[in-house]
Amino acid sequence: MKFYENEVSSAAARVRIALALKGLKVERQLINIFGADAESRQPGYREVNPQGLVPALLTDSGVLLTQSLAIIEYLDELQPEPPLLPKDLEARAFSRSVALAIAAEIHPLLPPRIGLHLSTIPGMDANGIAEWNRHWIREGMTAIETLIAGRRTGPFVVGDRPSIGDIFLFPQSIGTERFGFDLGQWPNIAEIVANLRAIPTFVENGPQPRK
Ligand SMILES: N[C@@H](CCC(=O)N[C@@H](CS)C(=O)NCC(=O)O)C(=O)O
Repeated sequence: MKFYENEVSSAAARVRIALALKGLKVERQLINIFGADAESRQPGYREVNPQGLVPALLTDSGVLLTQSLAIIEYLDELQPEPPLLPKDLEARAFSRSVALAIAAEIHPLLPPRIGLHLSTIPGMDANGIAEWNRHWIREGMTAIETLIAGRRTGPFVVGDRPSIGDIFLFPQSIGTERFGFDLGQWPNIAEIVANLRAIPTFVENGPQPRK
């Protein structure tokens, strides 16, 4: 399998973590996503992924998969151990809803293409973009904290083993700290992230600092 990714990207980090938990080996191709003329915006990469985003995964049979949630569910079915989705029906739906609260609500408002477009709007400057990012992170993380607080039964998002909700929460939380937030204001998230930080697979495959 060939994995198109970027070390800084939190969406790619979700798939990196899943691949590592599964012990699956892939050929990695790093794609630059930063700047108006980044490789991700060039026709060459658009031919690979018409959305121009990472992650993307080319399967051994030559099918390109996009969207981290779809890719991770594919990996989970390809290699069932260790399972990334809880067996219990409601726990499984809850773990997916935490993943989607990040993948569909917080993260889409933050990637480089959003900042690039915002910067073309008259009156918008770097401070305005930073405030935009901080607003959506604060609102989204606060909602997830409340969701999790009413449901937690163990050290992770659901129960006593990391699942898909943790795989999305960890990179988003690292990104949240990089935007200057102290996770301590969301005590359940802070505790889960501390537990995930004790697992080398999460730390080694999380989003790397931008050089
Ligand atoms: N919903 C997508 C998000 C993919 C995405 O936005 N990836 C970012 C990196 S974290 C990207 O490629 N950004 C390029 C850009 O914004 O120009 C997923 O879950 O895979």
